Amino acid sequence: MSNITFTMIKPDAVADGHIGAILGKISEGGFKIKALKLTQLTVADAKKFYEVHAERPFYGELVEFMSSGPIVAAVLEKDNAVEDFRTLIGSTNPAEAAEGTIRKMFARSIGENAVHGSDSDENALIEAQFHFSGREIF
Ligand code: RTP
Ligand code: MG
Repeated sequence: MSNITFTMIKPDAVADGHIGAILGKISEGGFKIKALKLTQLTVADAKKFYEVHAERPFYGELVEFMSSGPIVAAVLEKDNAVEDFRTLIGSTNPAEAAEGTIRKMFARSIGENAVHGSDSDENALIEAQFHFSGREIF
């Protein structure tokens, strides 16, 4: 499954009205949408999703932010999806993100940074299955 990645449009970008523009950038970037929904993480969901960051100083803030409002979850398909999607979204900190990247255009800050992108093929599959049932992935 090296051709899929998982993304979330985070609560900041949903609240700021950027769903349409971000989906447009994703589509223009050559990604095909395999699954898509508007949903909201509970605190427990966010804790579980970001478990790998549990020891990091920003974990509490991250969990609170990610469960603070609706998100858009999606599974995307493209050759080299994980790496190419991380290029399209740009650096974690929007101040360091390249011009034209989704984070440069739409993120508020390093914490409230508009979008998530999986960091490996293995995690893309785990994250897709965390959010979607088999019947929801096309
Ligand atoms: P993501 O997982 O959301 O695609 O982002 P990433 O790989 O670029 O960054 P990662 O290191 O995995 O961090 C996950 C998310 O935690 C928040 N964060 N806040 N305040 C901070 O210094 C800080 N550092 C990271 C961001 O929301 C980041 O996307
Ligand atoms: Mg990450």
